[in-house]
Parts: sequence; structure tokens; C-alpha cells
Amino acid sequence: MSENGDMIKGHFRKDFMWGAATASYQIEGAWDKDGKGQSIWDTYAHTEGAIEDGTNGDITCDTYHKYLEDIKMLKRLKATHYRFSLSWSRLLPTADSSAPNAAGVAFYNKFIDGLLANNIKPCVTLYHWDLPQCVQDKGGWQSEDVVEKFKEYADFCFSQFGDRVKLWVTINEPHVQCGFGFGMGIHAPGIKGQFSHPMNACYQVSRTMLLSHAHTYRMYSSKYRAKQNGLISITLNSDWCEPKDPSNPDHVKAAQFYIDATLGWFAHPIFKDGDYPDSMKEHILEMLPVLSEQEKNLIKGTYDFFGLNHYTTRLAEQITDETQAFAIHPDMPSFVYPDPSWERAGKQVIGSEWLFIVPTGLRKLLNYISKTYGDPSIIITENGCSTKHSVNNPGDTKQLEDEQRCRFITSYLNEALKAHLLDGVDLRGYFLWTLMDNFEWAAGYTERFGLYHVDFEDPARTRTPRKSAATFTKIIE
Ligand code: PNW
Repeated sequence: MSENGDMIKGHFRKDFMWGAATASYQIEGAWDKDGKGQSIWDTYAHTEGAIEDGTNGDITCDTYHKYLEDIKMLKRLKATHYRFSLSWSRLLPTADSSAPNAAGVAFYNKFIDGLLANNIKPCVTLYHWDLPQCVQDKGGWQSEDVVEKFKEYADFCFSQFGDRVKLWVTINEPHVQCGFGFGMGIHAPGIKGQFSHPMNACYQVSRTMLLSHAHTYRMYSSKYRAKQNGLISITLNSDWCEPKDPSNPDHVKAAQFYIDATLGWFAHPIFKDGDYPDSMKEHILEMLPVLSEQEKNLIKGTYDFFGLNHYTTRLAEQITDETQAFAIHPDMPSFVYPDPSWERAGKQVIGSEWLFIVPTGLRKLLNYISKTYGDPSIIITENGCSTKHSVNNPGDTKQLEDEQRCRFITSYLNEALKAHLLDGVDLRGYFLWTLMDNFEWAAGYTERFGLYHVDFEDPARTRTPRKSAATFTKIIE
């Protein structure tokens, strides 16, 4: 079978969640309006040289003022759900829940009510990378105190919005946060790992993220669940990874280690036994902060579903002296790379750096999660395809006829359908990344994932549907 697989016909569950996903810093703008505090992404994006095209999220899609348009777009898509995140520093500018920002609370209330009035159910991420700067100033994720602060913030959100929000995600992609924010230093807060242990800080913060998630899950269960009756979990990002040569045990080991050190790092503690995967302990034990028995028991089982973000696939071999320099993770004894035959996202313009289109990888990953973690209900909380836009690229257009994205959506969803119908994976929903072009972190506005094109030159931030919006709607219907 090719990586595009064969098409099958059939349906997901009747109550399948169909939606698109976004994140506060990427779409809201109004970075300093109406009493909002600053976040680490405000600071980071304002740092010279941090963002590829020198831009920031100060205005971006201006959703803070244009949220009614966003709701109309979702309605037009026929989405049943919408995944978005709350800006912690908009709600609690000093991270103190006794001093909330009334305008921020009002904004999210209007937004949530607007969605519900249009029969679109909110899926709310509490934390999609925009930590309040004042929490960062006291050590941020590197300080034990963040756990209490996160819990306080979550408690505030449940109390304000939990009567209407029934689907919660605590933290988005802790693995990317740890690796990019604290290992490589290419995302906020831009901390490069320590000298002797290149990725050290990233392991420290993985522990405070696990504990913040676990305490929040348990607080929801004891204080809100009976009354609000929602579901809460975490969202983890993972590529699928295969041995370059399946008959070579070193390649098999390298592929497994890659999955363990990305997905397993957080999935193993939460969905299995409270602790990191064995292979991580074997390779990098001295860098992993120890979890006590009490902490393991606290973390274990803190999920109501498995939130999965998935984009691409890699091949793996064991690392050698020659390939060491290309290791995406200095401590990882795996060398991973895309197969040269795979199609690259955005190839009509300039290739996206990292995203190769391998729909069959999604089916394999869904099966892997189902088997490894005891058949949890899985929600695909992100999946999508980008094009590269650049001011220096004369061929740049709005790309409204985004054939490649249409094919991406159709083929990935078909593999998800196979996982569900043929393999029995308990798949509950699919959120496409993303509703509209937005601020793509370190890539600024050079990388576009939107079903809607957004004109960032236009003060009105005009949104125009791409062909893929209609394709997605047709599949939903
Ligand atoms: C996700 N990788 O991040 C995020 O949740 C979104 O906010 C983001 O816009 C989207 O994917 C597209 O990038 C990722 O390098 C960042 O493998 C990097 C990777 C994967 C996901």
C-alpha cells in the first residue's frame, strides 16, 4: 500500500466531534488591550531576531474584536465543535484569581455564548503556551510554585466557564513546549538547555507540567465534575515513526525510542503507570527529575480521553558520528528523517520545513495508542497541512485553490476512518488545525495552515475561505 492508502467508505460515530482548532496567542491580538497582562509570547515575539519574519501576535487575526466573524466561519463549515485556548494573562493579569480582568472574562463569556447559540460546542485548552510573564518572572515552569498557580487559574476557569464548557484540555503539547521553549530555545521563554546537559531544563519543566496537569485533573474531579459533568484531559503531539529497515533491530529500537521520547514521555506517566517510559530511563536517567511514588500515583490515570495532535511521519535509524549533528534532540540516540519519496507540505511554493504528508502514519499511530494505552477514547485535537508564504517569494498568492490541503484532509481522515471501522480504535472527534491563517510561532506569518486565508496587510483582517473549507464541510456532511 502506498502512503496515501486506499479509500474506504463509511461513517464515524453519530456523535463524532467535527471541528477546527486555534490558540489564543495565535489569533486574538489585542495583546495589551482592556487590562490584559503580558505573556511570555508577548515578550518573546517582541525580542529582536526571535521570529522568522520579524512579526508578532500583537494584532494577528484580531479575533478579540472579530470573534463574531470566526463564529460565522465555523457555522459555515458545519463544525459541531471548536477548540480554542484561553489567554491566562487576559483573564488573570497578575496571575491572582482574586483580581481577575473583568473585560477578559466578558470576552470569553461572549465568545462561548456565541458558539453555543450557533450550536457549536466549545473545547477549551487552558494552556497553549502563553504563560503570564509575571509567572515567568518568578521562575515559570522551572519553579515548583507554578503548579499551585496553574491550579488556581484552572479553578478560576472552571468556576467561570464550566457551566457551559464540557470539554477541557489542560496543556497543549508539553513535549513541544519543553523541547522548543527550554531545550532548543526557539519558542518562548527561549531558554537554551544547560551546557553540560544540553536539554536539562526541558526535563525539569516536564515534571512541573505533569504535576500541574494531574493536580488540575484531580481538582476538577473533586470540585466540579459532579456539578458540571465535563471531560478533561491533556493533548500530546506525536509523529508516527518507523524503522528505516524493519529487519534491523537497531532501527527498530531507534524508532521506538523516538516515540517514547516524544509521545511516551507524557503518555506513559498519565495513561500507563505514572512514570516515564523504560527506554527514557535507560538512556537519559540522570537528566530526568525523579517522580516520587506519591507523584506517580497522583499522575497515573488523570485523563478522560486521549487528546492527540498529529502532523507527520519519520523514519529512524540509530545515531552515528556522522548523523549526530542532525539529531533533533541531543540526548536522543535516534536519527530520524523523512523518506525522500514522501510529499512535502507546501511544495507548490516553498517546502515547509518539517511537514511531510503520510496519511497511513495516522492510522498506525492511532492503533499504537489504542494498543499501548488500554484503548482510550481518542480525540484528534489537531491535524493539518501548511504552505510556506514569504514576502521574498514572487510566486506567493492567497492559495485559495489549495488542492494539496484538500487531499491532505481527505486522505488523513480516510486513514482515521479505517482505524475506527476496520481496526476498532475508539475515535471520538477530529479538529483540523486550523480555522484560519494565524501567527505560526517562530515562523511568524510565513507558514499558513488555514482553511481560511487571512489578509494580514488589511486592517480589517479579511478572511476568505479556501477550497479546503468546502472540502472539509463536505466530509462533515
Ligand atoms: C502545533 N513539530 O505545534 C501547535 O499546537 C500549534 O499551535 C501549531 O500552530 C501547529 O502545531 C502547527 O505547527 C507543533 O515540529 C509545533 O513537529 C511543532 C511540531 C509539531 C506541532
